Amino acid sequence: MAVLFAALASVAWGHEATERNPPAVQAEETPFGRAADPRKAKRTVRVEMSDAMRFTPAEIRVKRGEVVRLVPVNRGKVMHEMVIGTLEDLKQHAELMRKHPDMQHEEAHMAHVAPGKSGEIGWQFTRAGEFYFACLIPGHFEGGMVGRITVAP
Ligand SMILES: [Cu+2]
Repeated sequence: MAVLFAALASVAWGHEATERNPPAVQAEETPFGRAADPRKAKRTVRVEMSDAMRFTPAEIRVKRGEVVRLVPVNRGKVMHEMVIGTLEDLKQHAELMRKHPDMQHEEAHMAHVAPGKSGEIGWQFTRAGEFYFACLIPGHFEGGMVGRITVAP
């Protein structure tokens, strides 16, 4: 009986939690913020990516708590990607990509964009500080394909 009660209680609790927190809001907190519904963003920032291994703009300023819709646009002829994170995370990830060039990765804080296409990342910057965005395709980060996001407190 106690087991059944516990099971029922967990069902009730689970249901209540789901109603209060739809899945889109239950994003994992990272040192650089969390995934957010891009439709909730008050601001869209378009960032162009070129085969000269540059992001334009390469500097983005946001306020802490702000939800931003980042739209990386690939103006080049090769694949590019926008991955946001701390500089340390990005360096480690770039190292991993060098070792495993065929590595498939797809997470909320990144967008892979084919030539001529655009992507979308909805992100809430929950901590003040300096964060970065980079293209981690082997050779691109090393070629200078990195930009900075400054989150004001
Ligand atoms: Cu690139």
